[in-house]
Amino acid sequence: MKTAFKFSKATVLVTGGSGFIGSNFIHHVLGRKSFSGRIINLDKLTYAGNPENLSGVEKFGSRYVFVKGDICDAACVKGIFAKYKIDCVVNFAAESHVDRSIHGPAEFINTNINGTFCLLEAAREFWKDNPATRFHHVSTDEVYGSLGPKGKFKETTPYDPRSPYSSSKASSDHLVSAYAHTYGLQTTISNCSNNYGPRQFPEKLLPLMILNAQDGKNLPVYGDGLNVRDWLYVDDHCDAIRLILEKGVPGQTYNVGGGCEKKNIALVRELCAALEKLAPSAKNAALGGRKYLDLIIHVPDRPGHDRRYAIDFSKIKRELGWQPSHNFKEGLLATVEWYLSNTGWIANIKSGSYRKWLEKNYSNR
Ligand code: NAD
Ligand code: TDX
Repeated sequence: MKTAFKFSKATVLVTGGSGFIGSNFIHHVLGRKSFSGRIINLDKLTYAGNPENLSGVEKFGSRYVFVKGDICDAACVKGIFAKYKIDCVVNFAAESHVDRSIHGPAEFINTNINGTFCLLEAAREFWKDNPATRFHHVSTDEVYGSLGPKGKFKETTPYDPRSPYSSSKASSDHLVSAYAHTYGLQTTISNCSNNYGPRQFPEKLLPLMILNAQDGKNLPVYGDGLNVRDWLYVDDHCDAIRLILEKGVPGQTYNVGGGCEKKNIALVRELCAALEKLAPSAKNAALGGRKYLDLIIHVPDRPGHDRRYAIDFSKIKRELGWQPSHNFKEGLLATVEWYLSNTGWIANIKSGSYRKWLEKNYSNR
């Protein structure tokens, strides 16, 4: 007899679960009493994947399994489907940084497009005629391109990606939709705005600025600093994905956003104020008497830099009852506090390949 998909009892293949959002999602789901299923985390552990992001999950015993592997490796992916009898995929695994995609797009094409294709093929093979399954693909608002001063991205906004990163994500979204239409795969897609919060790799704007500020280094704002992003606390994103898995309709796309538009320069100034509150510059020898605000510099713009993103999340609000629950001021303070108190996490990242890459590509920092 055919049964309906139930996320709360599912064996879930989370890909990229050792990265920023994936690790927050695993903590979020395993921490809920209503979830009695199992999570298999498939992660290649690239520079952005960090086993420390999952410290604490040992307490869930065999309900959490880590597999080091590549989503582009068909034998590995099929082996996981067969061994663990996967009935749900949540695909976070990706190359995720726009600047890196400009410096070297190849890995973005491989992981984001071929990797998603490989996961879809395994799902197609193992889930033939089984509706009690779900393939959720985690995507970005960047697939919609860049907005002018007005308007917001809706689920019906035509795709217009502009960077190698966003075009690779757009390609993967199209593949997921094609597998739903052609093969009847039970898929959902979420397109989300900029996340912030604990465990974000310090190449992205907020954690990069927090670490630089603590070290008394420049805070490099691209171009005129007037580009706008829509900020969402990471746990709100995880909550939205969980709700989509619990109540979302197969074949649908849901836009997820923070309703929190900020110009980059304004955001960096707010961050400086938060740092002054939690770790006053006067007490930080690395600042040499300067305020955090004094560290802000403008550097040459990112090539093809999208001007403005903003998400209309009325569909997921109306249909699934989701809306962001963290206000930006509190979320920012919680984020800064996390980075100030997790010095071991930061030291391990700084001693790795990231610092070398940064020095090679961004000597002006
Ligand atoms: P991240 O870079 O922090 O983590 C990516 C993870 O994927 C890492 O653990 C990495 O080791 C793993 N990975 C990379 N290539 C892999 C491969 N070939 N096989 C297996 N694992 C691999 O990324 P993130 O910020 O957590 O983003 C997660 C997802 O959410 C991505 O798909 C991204 O496009 C999307 N997204 C991110 C944001 C954001 O603001 N960060 C916003 C919207 C959507
Ligand atoms: O040093 C910097 N200075 C600066 O001005 C960095 C790293 C960024 N910026 C600007 C560029 C963007 O306008 O800040 C804004 C945010 O930059 P990123 O943190 O690199 O994020 P963004 O390019 O907006 O993309 C992010 O949100 C959407 C994630 O990296 C993507 O994975 C996600 O899809």
